Amino acid sequence: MSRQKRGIDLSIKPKKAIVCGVDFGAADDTEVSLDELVMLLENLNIPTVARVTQKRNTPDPSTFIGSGKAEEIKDFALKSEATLLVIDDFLNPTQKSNLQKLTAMTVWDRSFVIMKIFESRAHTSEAKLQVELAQYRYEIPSLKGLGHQMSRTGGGIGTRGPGETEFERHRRKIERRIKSITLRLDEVKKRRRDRRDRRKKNRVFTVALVGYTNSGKSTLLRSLSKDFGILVANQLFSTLDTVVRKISFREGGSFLLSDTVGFIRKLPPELVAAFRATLEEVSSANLLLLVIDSSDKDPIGHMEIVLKTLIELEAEDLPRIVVLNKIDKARSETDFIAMELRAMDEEIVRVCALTGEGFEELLATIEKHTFKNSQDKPAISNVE
Ligand SMILES: Nc1nc2c(ncn2[C@@H]2O[C@H](COP(=O)(O)OP(=O)(O)O)[C@@H](O)[C@H]2O)c(=O)[nH]1
Ligand SMILES: [Mg+2]
Repeated sequence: MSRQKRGIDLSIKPKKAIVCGVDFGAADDTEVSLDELVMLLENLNIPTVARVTQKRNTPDPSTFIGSGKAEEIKDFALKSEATLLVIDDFLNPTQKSNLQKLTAMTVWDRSFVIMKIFESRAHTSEAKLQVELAQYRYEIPSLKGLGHQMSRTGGGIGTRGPGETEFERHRRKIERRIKSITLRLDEVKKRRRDRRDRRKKNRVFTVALVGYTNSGKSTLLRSLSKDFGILVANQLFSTLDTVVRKISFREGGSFLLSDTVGFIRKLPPELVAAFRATLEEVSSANLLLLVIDSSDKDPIGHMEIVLKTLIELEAEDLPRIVVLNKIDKARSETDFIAMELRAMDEEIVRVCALTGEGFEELLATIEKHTFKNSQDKPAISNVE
């Protein structure tokens, strides 16, 4: 292991992957989730050579998927020269290491894939710190497991193993680093909180974009603010930082619109926790714009996942407008989606973030909310 970085061995460059999803009979669609995992891997330039699904009532405690299935995968991997197995769920360290032994492949879980993408997209020091924190938190349980395993076998790995104490030292080093990152992020949190307090004092109306990754949040901010420097990309999680712009209403008055990291199925809890500082921008907003890609296969499914994440952020009760985006790609489907959303009691506006179609209605709807919010309060002014 020549180039070790935070416990991730970079000397092993997986080339081809086999993905595997387990259908536990829950409402979540295994195939849709697997499609997404394949796309996540594409974002890391890793091609998928096979998809495997399995039906089970509960995960196998020691291997997650059944051991028979693991054997099958091993055989296929030999034929197809796949070296990486990605399980579309959360694996505990024992399951991961058992699966590695059974299949003789490198084994990742969905969380690890998402974290790798976040790592490649983090550019600012705040985003980098948050990703680093999430990775350490993810790594800690497996280190504990390793230490435990080694103390039981009484030896190290290989001929001259590092021994338990070295793992202990490594673990303590990580814990110290976690503490120092947490302190630095606490400062960021405080700065953000102070800024939000100032806005509140100045009665600035704040609106936050939320939604599934790739739904068009950044495009919407870019078009509304006419700031074409804002990054828009057809890739997952291109935005990991909060970008805030002031948007003016035609007849006067304005609001602040913020864009931040998008959501996805099974977003690793370590990432949600580490990105608290960024995501507080969402829970402190006066209004949410919940952006939906109406050309997606399963827009309502996405909506439900976004709502679940909002509950985690304690932002589910904030006033919101559902913005049905990309109507240029899904004219006929939007009527049906709109009907379903109205049945869910949602307020809807349809837009095309690329061309600006529907923006007048969107701005009018946001303005209506600012009036509601400012009843008995002085007019909104002094946007910072
Ligand atoms: N056809 C079409 N594409 C869009 C629209 N809005 C965004 N996109 C595309 O969707 C992709 C993701 O957009 P982005 O704003 O980065 O999504 P985000 O992850 O939610 O911030 C980009 O390729 C955009 O050009 C739209 O209204 N119509
Ligand atoms: Mg974005």
